[in-house]
Amino acid sequence: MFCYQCEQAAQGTGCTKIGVCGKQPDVAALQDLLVHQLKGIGYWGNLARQQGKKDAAIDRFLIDGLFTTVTNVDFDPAAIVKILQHGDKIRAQAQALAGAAANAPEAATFALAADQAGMVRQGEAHGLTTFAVDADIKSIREIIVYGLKGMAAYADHALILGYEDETIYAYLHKALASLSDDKLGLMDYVGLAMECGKVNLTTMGLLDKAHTDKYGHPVPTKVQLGTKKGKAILVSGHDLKMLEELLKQTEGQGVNIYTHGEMIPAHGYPGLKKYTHLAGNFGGAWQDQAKEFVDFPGSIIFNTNCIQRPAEAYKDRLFTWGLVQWPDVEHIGGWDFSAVIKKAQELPGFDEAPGKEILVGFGHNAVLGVADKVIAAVQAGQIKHFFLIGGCDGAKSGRNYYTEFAEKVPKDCVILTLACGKYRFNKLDFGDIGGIPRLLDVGQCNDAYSAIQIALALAGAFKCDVNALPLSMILSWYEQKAVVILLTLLSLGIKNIKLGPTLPAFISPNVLNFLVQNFNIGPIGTAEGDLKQILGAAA
Ligand code: SF4
Ligand code: SF3
Repeated sequence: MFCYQCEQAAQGTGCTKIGVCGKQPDVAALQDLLVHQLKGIGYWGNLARQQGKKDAAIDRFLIDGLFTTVTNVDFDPAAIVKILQHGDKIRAQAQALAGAAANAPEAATFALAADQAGMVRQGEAHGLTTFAVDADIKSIREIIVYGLKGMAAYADHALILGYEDETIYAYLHKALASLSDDKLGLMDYVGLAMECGKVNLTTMGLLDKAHTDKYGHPVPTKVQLGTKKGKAILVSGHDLKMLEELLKQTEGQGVNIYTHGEMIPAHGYPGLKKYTHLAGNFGGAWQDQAKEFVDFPGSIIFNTNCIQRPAEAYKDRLFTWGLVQWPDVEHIGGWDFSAVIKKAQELPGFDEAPGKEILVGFGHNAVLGVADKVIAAVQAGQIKHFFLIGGCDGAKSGRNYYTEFAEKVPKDCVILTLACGKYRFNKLDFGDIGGIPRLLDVGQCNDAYSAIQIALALAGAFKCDVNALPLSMILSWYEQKAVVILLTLLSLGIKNIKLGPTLPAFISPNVLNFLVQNFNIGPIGTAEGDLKQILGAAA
């Protein structure tokens, strides 16, 4: 196997024997084959679309297929085999829609093996190390693949709430088709990568609309970190609709629901916080789950990334839902959570133990609702600078940088944060500036959309370019959603981003040079040095 799609790639170059994430070689091969198959479906789908023909089943399969291959989502070979078999039918459907083509690539025509072992062999023959292309082309093609995976995750959450957008599907087909087109050069792919960023802004906007139409705009809300007496279920992932259904099915049953990781912003939505048994938030960052879940006295369910190898101590009370799967962990296929609730009722649950409270719910509507106050504070010199410290968390020790950075941000600066990296500092007290909290939790990673809306509104108010705002972006990446968000920021022309904890292994030196020259993107240094550089330059 060879995989370098996430930040924890072994030795900073790639996982070759087994994934640091726990991905086994057979799963890696099956996922490589799925990506290969998706390129073929995209080829036919794109051709069909050029003739004005499309099919919702084909479009939706692209989303499921891509999201399945995101880091820490699907570790179950049997589940991926089923997806590949379904994909084979979808490919035939797409081919029938497109009609004959003279030079269809192999990805669009191969015959899927009959069994899992055969599929694994096919996947091995289409792994990254088999790509005979120039290093820069390979790099930029992979950037697009990872961008598509991240975008598909957001499109999936929107789709689950009934929201779709034709722009997304058209781009997915075009981009997947481009990946087997050897006539395209580096700059063609750079254009497609920037378009990926733009289309992802549309996707995150669609998800924002889906969330806010359905659950209202998030409002500043205190989240309890302690526990309530009663049975308990922990929900990890990103999907709000799944949480809502579970809240409905547990109402009045003496079972409290706790959020984990990227589910914490759920507490800010009026349509979800109205459930009084949405009791609080449990645990820290996703990479601490194996240690922390042992102490959770109820059932636990994952609705998206990031699942890790479950410890035996809690495996029998762990469930997966949606596209997440782990071998031998009970999977909930639809919307009936009675097995999860039944398990919670058999377990001891929590005693009453109130704890600290932290604030969430600073989406664009809440922040822009007090924009006048914020602008006045900037003009009066009370707020000197804004830092967006956001992105994914991970296990590497270099990630202490983000805690240190947040702690060292001067008292006259405001920190905006989003995604799961905030668990490095969201329980610290930052105080406020004239009633404006110094730490504003904007939400999940997809709520980067909110942060962008806030930045654009501030730029409008100050009549300047976003790059001229007293705003710096200090980002952490781990998986492919972070890749697509980065592409979105670049597609908006946002410069001077600091990225860590390390730069992606899949960026070739020439592609990196391009990014540095055009966007002045750079690696994080030390918290103190970077702060000095940013605030010195801003002074
Ligand atoms: Fe390694 Fe990350 Fe790929 Fe897992 S997803 S195999 S950790 S590079
Ligand atoms: Fe986190 Fe896995 Fe990326 Fe949604 S939950 S941001 S890492």
